[in-house]
Amino acid sequence: MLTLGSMRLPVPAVMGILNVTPDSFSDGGRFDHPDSALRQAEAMASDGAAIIDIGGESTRPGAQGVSEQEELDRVIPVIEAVRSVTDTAISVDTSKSGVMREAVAAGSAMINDVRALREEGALAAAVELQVPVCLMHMLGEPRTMQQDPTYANVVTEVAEFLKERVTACVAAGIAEDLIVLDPGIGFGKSPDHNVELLANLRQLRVRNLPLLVGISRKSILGALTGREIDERMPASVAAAVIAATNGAGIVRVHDVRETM
Ligand code: 9MG
Repeated sequence: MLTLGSMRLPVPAVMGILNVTPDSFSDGGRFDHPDSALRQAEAMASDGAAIIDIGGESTRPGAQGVSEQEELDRVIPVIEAVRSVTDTAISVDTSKSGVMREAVAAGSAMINDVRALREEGALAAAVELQVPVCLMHMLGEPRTMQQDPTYANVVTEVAEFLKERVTACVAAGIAEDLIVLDPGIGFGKSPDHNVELLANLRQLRVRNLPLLVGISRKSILGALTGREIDERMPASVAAAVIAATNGAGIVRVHDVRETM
């Protein structure tokens, strides 16, 4: 059992992805209407997802940002609707403090921040909200992050970044048992960097905090298998199993039933 504040999760826990965006890399536009989002959330919950991660801003390589109002308009009605039909925990995938606050008020139990609470006001919002938070490593910004990412040693550099963010978060007032860490597969990394991180996950553990890995349908799986996005389910399941075997406590996936 994995304990994050008052959340109790099975190990490994499956986090189902619900992108309510018109432009996400894999399912962009499929769930950007509240009715289709709700049906997908219900399916993921009944398939065994421990968490449903709802996001209103695409973070795929090359993506442009959206305004706070646009993100709120996309995610809040969906969080409210999902909250009303299932007890499955909801996480909000955002870097914006205003979205964090409104999402938690609407029923989100967790924050998933690909920018690790580095945006203005985000750390203060997380301290105030006192819900579990996932801190992810990203080199650069989604718009440019895949333009020749370079590391001397990807594993030690990602571990150093995560350690620095844990120190900053704990110093600001976030309890250690609310923190989850994530190497950020595909966020400013080449296929080789991603493979090295996946193979050495345990070296990324800081203060024994749980790890989350998201690799589902990502381009690294295309590079390894030659498959297009809509043919990457088997590789995604295999990669989730490898992540869990190598120490991930939570895997973030599109295909909940198959991963379960
Ligand atoms: C939003 N998002 C897309 N990919 C992700 C990943 O690998 N980890 C986390 N925490 N969030 C992600």
